[in-house]
Amino acid sequence: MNDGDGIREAEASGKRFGPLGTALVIIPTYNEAENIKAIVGRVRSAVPEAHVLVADDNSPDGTGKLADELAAEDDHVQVLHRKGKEGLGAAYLAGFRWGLDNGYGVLVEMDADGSHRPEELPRLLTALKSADLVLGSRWVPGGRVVNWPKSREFISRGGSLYSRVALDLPLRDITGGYRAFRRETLEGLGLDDVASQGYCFQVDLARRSVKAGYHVIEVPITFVERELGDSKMSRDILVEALWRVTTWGAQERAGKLLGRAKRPPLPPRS
Ligand SMILES: Nc1nc2c(ncn2[C@@H]2O[C@H](COP(=O)(O)OP(=O)(O)O)[C@@H](O)[C@H]2O)c(=O)[nH]1
Ligand SMILES: [Mg+2]
Repeated sequence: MNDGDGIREAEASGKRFGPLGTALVIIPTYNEAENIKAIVGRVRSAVPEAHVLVADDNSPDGTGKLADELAAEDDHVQVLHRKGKEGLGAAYLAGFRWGLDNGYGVLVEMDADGSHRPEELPRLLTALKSADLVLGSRWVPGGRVVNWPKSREFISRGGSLYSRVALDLPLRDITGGYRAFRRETLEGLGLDDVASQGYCFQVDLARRSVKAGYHVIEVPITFVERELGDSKMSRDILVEALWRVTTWGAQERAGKLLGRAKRPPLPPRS
């Protein structure tokens, strides 16, 4: 599986990877006025050559305006203003398209609330040198969560375990949202019909990447629960994810069974 830093396994895969281009860190926001300045500043210090794209869904608390102020004083910061709240995945998809259209070589997913520590981004980018997709992982050796109640940890671990078994994925943290993609990976996945709500979006991208044969590795991260602002994840988003994973799993199993049934009979032994 994974050996701690996730890097040795990637080297062992034997696949050759081209150089990484400039990274675009996409930060989706909905009511993150208390967090936006700090997170953008931390990304800029941790990886000065990376660019930042804030994808704001017209936050009522003025996050978009604060992001504009940051962009006005820093040419490495851009803002994508969207009409209204359409879900985390929709904001990321718009951010991915913007990044691909503008020639970035690496597209990074990062929350605005500080849960995904920008100081760990260099490790994700180093791992991406020999992978198609790097997942920041709470549930591999060396990964951990800080300030989470046991109940939340149970749900998150359970969600990943359920997805791992139902979808037959060799991954530990399937719902996490701290990730680095090579542009070729996103181009190869076809993003038009990706599920767009919170956890579904993350599971859908991970499963598509594995099924497409991309080299996906997990790098341990320390996930720190937000100190400011409120979580936007709801019970509905969780239930939808559970339902979707179950449906995808059933479809895959049915597909495999039908594939088996259609296989021509073995020739008679002479
Ligand atoms: N643009 C946009 N961002 C969102 C939306 N929902 C959540 N986010 C952002 O996605 C990130 C993760 O959301 P968060 O509420 O922290 O989820 P949690 O960490 O699972 O509790 C944060 O930066 C949110 O502001 C949405 O509908 N639109
Ligand atoms: Mg959060």
